Amino acid sequence: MNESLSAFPHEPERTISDLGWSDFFQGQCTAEDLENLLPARVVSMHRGHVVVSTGSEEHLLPVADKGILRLNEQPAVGDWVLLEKSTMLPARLLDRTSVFKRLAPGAGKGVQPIAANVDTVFIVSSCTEEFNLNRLERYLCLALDSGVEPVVVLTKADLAEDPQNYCRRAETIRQGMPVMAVNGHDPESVKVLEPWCRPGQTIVMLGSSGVGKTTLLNALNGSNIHKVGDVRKGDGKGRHTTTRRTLHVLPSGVLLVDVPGIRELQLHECRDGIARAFADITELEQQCRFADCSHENEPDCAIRMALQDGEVDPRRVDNYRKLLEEADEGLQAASGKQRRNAARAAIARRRGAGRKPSGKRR
Ligand SMILES: Nc1nc2c(ncn2[C@@H]2O[C@H](COP(=O)(O)OP(=O)(O)OP(=O)(O)O)[C@@H](O)[C@H]2O)c(=O)[nH]1
Ligand SMILES: [Mg+2]
Ligand SMILES: [Zn+2]
Repeated sequence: MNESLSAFPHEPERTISDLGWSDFFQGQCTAEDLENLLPARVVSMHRGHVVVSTGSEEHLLPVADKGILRLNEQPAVGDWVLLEKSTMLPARLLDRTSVFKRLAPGAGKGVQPIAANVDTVFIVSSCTEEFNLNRLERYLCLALDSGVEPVVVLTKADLAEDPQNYCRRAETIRQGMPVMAVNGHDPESVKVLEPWCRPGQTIVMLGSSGVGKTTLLNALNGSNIHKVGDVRKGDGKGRHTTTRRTLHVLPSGVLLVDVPGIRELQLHECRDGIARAFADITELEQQCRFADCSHENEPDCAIRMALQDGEVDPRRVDNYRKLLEEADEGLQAASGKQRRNAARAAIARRRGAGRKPSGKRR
């Protein structure tokens, strides 16, 4: 296949285990499936097609024609599909161990999967003015919603006087969450990430554009094959460079998904993730007198009392409420799309039955 599309140019042949195949996926295949179908992992997403790898070969699956439409769900990088050996068309999308979603950009576009079958998420931020606890919490909600434990990676440690200070602040958002400061230009420095870089494990990197995700990929890859952004003059921020989600196999055997920087990652209806990320606050909430307490002026409000006593950080309470509100909006946006889809399907059914939509206004 065209080399520029290949996620693994000049790489030796691999087996599906090298790509993260496990008993979980094997268990979803009958003996007959394994005879007629070929497992393949989605390694990159493009405008008109997705690229899947069987380990030994890569195939393009067109999104537009019946190729992908045969699948019951939109695939994401990291997904496992079964291809029909005779046609190399996808027959089935396998159940996922985890999936990361976001609200698709643009009004009413619904929820979009970003990556699937992920074991660890690297929430990537930097030891610069980009560092922001509210943003880290946003990513944390998303990670916990998909049931994946996060590691915070703070890049550009070389640019900060006291990188450990950034680490200490990041550690306050979740007890026991690993936080690592690294210099992405120094391969020695990124060795602290080795405990998560195990063969067959899948890691997705999430973080704003220019924080240094691709630089980190290169450092872990021991080479410089992927383009990183230049530093823009003026604001010192990186330029948007990574344009597609791609899964890379690194020398350590880990599978690392590089995602284009998400400008403003909008939460979908990830209420579970929010509840987990803010467990201290949701526990307090249960002690409020009213179950639907807004924590503004109701009597016996446990949150207000805790704020007065300095037991919780007002920033955290604020961000919790903001993210909850956003998740509710996300839910409405997604269900709005479902409603529209249902309406379209109904029109298509009427057309199919030989009747035209009446076109009358109600
Ligand atoms: N000093 C320093 N610069 C870094 C570090 N990591 C990344 N950079 C620089 O930051 C800029 C952006 O890095 P990228 O790796 O392209 O950032 P990215 O997160 O992949 O950005 P998108 O692809 O847009 O999402 C580049 O100029 C890097 O050289 C670091 O640890 N230290
Ligand atoms: Mg990048
Ligand atoms: Zn309350």
